[in-house]
Amino acid sequence: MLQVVRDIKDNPHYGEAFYWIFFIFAILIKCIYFQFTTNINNEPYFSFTNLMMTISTFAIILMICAFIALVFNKKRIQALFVTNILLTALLIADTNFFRYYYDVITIPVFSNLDSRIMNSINQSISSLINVADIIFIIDFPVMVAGLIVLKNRVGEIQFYKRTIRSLVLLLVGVLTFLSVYGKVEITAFAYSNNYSAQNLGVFYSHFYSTKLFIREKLSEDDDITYEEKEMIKNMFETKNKERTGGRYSGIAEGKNLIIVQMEAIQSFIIGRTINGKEITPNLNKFINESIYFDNIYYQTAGGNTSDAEFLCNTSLYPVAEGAVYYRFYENTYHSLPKVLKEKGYDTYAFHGYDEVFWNRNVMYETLGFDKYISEKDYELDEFVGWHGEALSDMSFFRQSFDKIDTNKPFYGFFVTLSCHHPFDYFEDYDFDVGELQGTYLGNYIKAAHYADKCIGYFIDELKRRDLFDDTLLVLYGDHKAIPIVNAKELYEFLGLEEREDIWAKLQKVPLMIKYPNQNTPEVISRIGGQIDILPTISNMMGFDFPYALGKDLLNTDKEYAIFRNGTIVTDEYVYINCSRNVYDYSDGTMLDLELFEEEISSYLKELRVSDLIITKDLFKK
Ligand code: GP9
Ligand code: MN
Repeated sequence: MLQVVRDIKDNPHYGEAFYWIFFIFAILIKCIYFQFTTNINNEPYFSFTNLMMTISTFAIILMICAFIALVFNKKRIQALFVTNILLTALLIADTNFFRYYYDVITIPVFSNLDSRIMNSINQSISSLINVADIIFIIDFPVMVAGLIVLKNRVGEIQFYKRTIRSLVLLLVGVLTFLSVYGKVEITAFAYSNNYSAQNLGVFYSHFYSTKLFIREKLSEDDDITYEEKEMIKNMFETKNKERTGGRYSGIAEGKNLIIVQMEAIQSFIIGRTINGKEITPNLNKFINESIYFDNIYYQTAGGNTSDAEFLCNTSLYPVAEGAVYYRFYENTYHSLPKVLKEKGYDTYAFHGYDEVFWNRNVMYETLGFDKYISEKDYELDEFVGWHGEALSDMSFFRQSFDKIDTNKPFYGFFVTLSCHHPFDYFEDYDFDVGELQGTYLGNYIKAAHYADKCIGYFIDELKRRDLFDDTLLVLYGDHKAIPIVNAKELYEFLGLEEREDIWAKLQKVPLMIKYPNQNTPEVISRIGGQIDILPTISNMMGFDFPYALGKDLLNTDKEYAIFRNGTIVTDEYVYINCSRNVYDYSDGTMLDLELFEEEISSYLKELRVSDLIITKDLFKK
């Protein structure tokens, strides 16, 4: 080793070559580590996709080198060193963000991370950091040593020589990149950043999403083409024709509406026992009093909880990147609170946390809520979950009743919080999870058990206060609790095979709707998503909502859910947009994509229509 250092010292050319090569491979290895530690890419390691991703990343690093080689002369070693630090910082941010949100950082996401969000997320992130992440800094001693040794030993290079050096690097980089680019199906990139990251690497994904962002900014004229206009018109026409009403139409007309959006409550815990005890006894009990929809998928993207709120209150899809709450808060929307307000309802949103989080203070107004009851309106007398920093769901529910004027019909939208990642707050919570004690999944189950207890209290209180039968009561989960990095624990717990279609089918959230004076429970296994909640409610409450992209789950024969990343589940097949694989819905056998391509693209049109409405603020017109 010492000899190598001495040789390098004696011959700065060798030293410099070593430094460049070391830089290239250090960054490449970190990128590959990112791709696998986040599960964007998976085994087998030498699969076609993984190979494409590696080659593309290598090519992009060469292009970065070409830039450094051209721009920096005597200071090029320093430039490599600083670039390494910057790219490493980006990769560390990417890794932690991805582990939490399962999404690649983009400019909209980045610009939306105000300090509060950063703070809260930071703490979640600390539980996501992995020992193997040391790989991100393991090269630093060599980079520093090289910098010290070479700093004053590399000489000036004439401009034309630098240009040639740079052009060679650029040419090799571009040709290598083009050799893989043509082999990748790029149309799916529009729906999923993860897909571009998986196939061409995270650096490409950043480049691609930045390009889209700039294009969007430059073309900020809000015009749409004639074809787009027709597409939107036709879609709403078809949707409205499909929503014929019928079953349960108007059954809750004039009644109160209470919606509880339950933080991170996924379907797999419903009705399940662990060591002979029910995980969610109160929700299970509520199934016997309500209509239980057991085949509903969440459709959130980068806006997580806020996306679920948006889906439920507008029946539009959230945007693919960042949070619609941050990016399009100035838009005009047709929404559930607006319609009910017109009908003389008071409309309230309740959430026991900082009012600015997810830009709710602004967005609830945009959506038409009269009152937003947030953390500052509660007495902070009990903290549970989320590092013990958030008002407990129990106290949240207990205090909320007094804030409603029950002499008038009202719509109350409640967003719970205690069952929020990281769940380790609940490690010592008194609910026996047996072998799962101390694991991520075990802690989640405990958190969900606690959240269920609070829901049970809320329902009992509604009954005690004679509100239960005057109300259409809707409960649903907002999004996943188990990220893909913890997938193994869930597969093992449920005794399932590790497969992408099975994983997609696990992305379900419970939806329960109880109408006034309901005597007979019902289970409806129609496939749907959160986007269908609003049209289902509007039918039951007896009003028209012609701007919904969803279906009325009680009056349709359609069976489908479109995820925000373009994955589609129907009763016939599961289409995974990332891999473009299609599986038989019932037995999981692989099907031929070509057979479904037309239908898939017509489903994906829904995302396109939603995006156009939001990004061009079309409801304003
Ligand atoms: C905070 C809460 C958390 O107010 O809604 O949001 P999430 O991190 O689940 O998107
Ligand atoms: Mn949430």
